[in-house]
Amino acid sequence: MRKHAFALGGASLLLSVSFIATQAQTIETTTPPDPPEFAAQTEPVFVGVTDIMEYRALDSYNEPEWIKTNFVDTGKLPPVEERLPEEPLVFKTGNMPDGVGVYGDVMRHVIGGRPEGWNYIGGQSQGWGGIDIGLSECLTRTGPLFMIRAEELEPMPNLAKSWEWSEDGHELTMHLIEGAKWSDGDPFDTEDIMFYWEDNVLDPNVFPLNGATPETFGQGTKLEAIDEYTIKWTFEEAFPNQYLYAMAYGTFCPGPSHILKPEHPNYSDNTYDQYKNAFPPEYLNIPVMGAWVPVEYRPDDIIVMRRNPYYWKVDEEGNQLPYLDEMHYRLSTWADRDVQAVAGSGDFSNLEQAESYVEALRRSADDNAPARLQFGARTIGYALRMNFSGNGWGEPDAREQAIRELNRTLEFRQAITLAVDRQRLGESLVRGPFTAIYPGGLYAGTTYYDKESTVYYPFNLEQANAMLDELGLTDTDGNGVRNFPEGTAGGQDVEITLLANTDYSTDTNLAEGVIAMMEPLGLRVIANFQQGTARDDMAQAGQFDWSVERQGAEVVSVVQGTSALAPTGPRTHPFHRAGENDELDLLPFEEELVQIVRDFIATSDNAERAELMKQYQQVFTENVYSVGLTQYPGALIINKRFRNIPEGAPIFMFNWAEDNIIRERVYVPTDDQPGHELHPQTLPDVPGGGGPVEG
Ligand code: BQZ
Repeated sequence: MRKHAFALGGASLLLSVSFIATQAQTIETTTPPDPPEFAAQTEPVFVGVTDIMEYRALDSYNEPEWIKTNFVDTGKLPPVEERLPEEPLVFKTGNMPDGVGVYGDVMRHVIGGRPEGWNYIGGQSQGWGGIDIGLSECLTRTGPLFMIRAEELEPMPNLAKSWEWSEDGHELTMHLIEGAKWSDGDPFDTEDIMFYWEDNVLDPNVFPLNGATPETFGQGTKLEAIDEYTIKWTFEEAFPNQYLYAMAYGTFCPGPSHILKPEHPNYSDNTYDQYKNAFPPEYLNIPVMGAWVPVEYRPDDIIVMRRNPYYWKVDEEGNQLPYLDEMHYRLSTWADRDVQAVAGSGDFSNLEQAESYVEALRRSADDNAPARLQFGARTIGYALRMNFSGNGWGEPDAREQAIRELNRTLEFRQAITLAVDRQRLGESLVRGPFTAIYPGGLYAGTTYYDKESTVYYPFNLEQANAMLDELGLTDTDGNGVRNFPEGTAGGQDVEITLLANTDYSTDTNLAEGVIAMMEPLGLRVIANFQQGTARDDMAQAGQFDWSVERQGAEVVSVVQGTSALAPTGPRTHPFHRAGENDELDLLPFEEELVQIVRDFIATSDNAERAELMKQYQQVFTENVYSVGLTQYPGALIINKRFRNIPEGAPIFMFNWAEDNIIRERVYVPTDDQPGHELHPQTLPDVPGGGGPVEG
């Protein structure tokens, strides 16, 4: 058991409270207990990127017969050869578990989000659950990296088919796929890239979905178009390979500039709000680079997508992808997604809410169960995050400001983490070998995790109370809730609002658990539970004291979402963003974390990177940057009729399973196709296309 002596030094705890009498207090910390054994059910077959894909021209190409007959032969569409780039992206048969596929059928997704509209780069959500992943294509791709050998790990080419570094490593020249087209036939080229970069990422009035900011790609980074298909990045660091991950989903997925640009305030009289909302869900057939195009939207019911006739990927026999002609996104709840996938009325789910595990396991254990269920590693986890801004992010009132000052006080955070019984929290979701104690920081079981660098504060309510006493938070009015010291927030009760996402029972269950565990600590924590989009907006705007949140890819893989590991820029971090004058008021340990992350990005030496992540974990957990709660494995639930589902596909690692399983290669044998398509043999309304489908 290691002992950390923390002198309760003079902490300028609150705006008006003077130093606290110094009195050493020894907190016993330890390394976290090992997670209970839970072997992922299947492991990937590890390969290299070139085993999965390449770019090359093939001798001939094919497409579904009905497209040829109804669209090409009638002159409504050019022949498939003219709808493909010179060198399409070719998926190799050797990496397809069930080989070359056949056309037809649909994957029926059920989702808990709701579409705001189609302007992804303007900041609109399409409802998550794979919609945006399916229609956005990005410069690079990382979802399938779970199957790449560790020594060859690097983002896959995608819209960018190749790249090379300059001698000094400060310039990266990228070559786009040539001759690819949007789903309406408009050419894809650097005009789309530069509109995304200059008028959305760099424009401080635009907040692209998934939060790309200039610093996501490094301080001072520049991007320019060299010609129609060539761009050049200029970085301050040398050889920052890291940023190739940020060029994948969801931070570098350009939109159709020929449609969006005319609505942007830089090119119209529109306000930024009008630009963001210029393409509501009712606007069908928005041009995409993805495999499927939205063709039907019924509010609170369904979004239907049909295959993109200009999709720029093929299999080795020249069959234009995707194999599946249609995609459904039933607009329901996330819990219903699990239920429907297990029951067979839906086709896909990321089993991520631990409360559903036992029932899902029971139902899918039956040999006649319609769906397969395969558990992966423990890559789903939650933490209690505190708003660290002391200078105005989210425009706090006096009470909120006083809470932020507490959040910025180490001893306060230590008291909170000591008062959380993680074992009980995990068991409140599901009993069994699933959940593990999560102290915060990087997840156990992932590449850069180091147990010895992880400081764990074991549950100790008595010590937690003693620490709050010594911070001068005492219950002066005897109502069972501690008060701020006189002169701070009027000496009122210490009330803390807790933001959580009502779209997930796991989020609100864990939040309720935290609220209950704060009561014996004399803190009144008040639920501020919001629907997903509203929650996301409030979190982005800094309108929260505390929030219980599912963690992002950065604590799973570290290489994906790296810039979010610390406040490396004014708007890159989930719970500490710039306040007044775009200033970031970082605490000393945060400055350390920022430097560690910057050094990590700047080196490609694996031993150095591992060492830096040990330092990161030590500084993060010792300072309780967030209060880790629980982590557990996710499971992919997929209907048994689908083929080419990669072995060991995790529901969440570099990205979600909707990307990881490479849906454009997934197919259903002709004899197994049950006829679920709603609009068979139709296409999106592309110039000369099939016209909008009947609602
Ligand atoms: C997966 C994912 C695909 C976003 C969203 C949702 C948003 C967050 C997060 C997950 C949903 C599903 O997650 O829960 O299983 O299908 O969509 O995008 O939680 O509210 O903002 O980060 O990915």
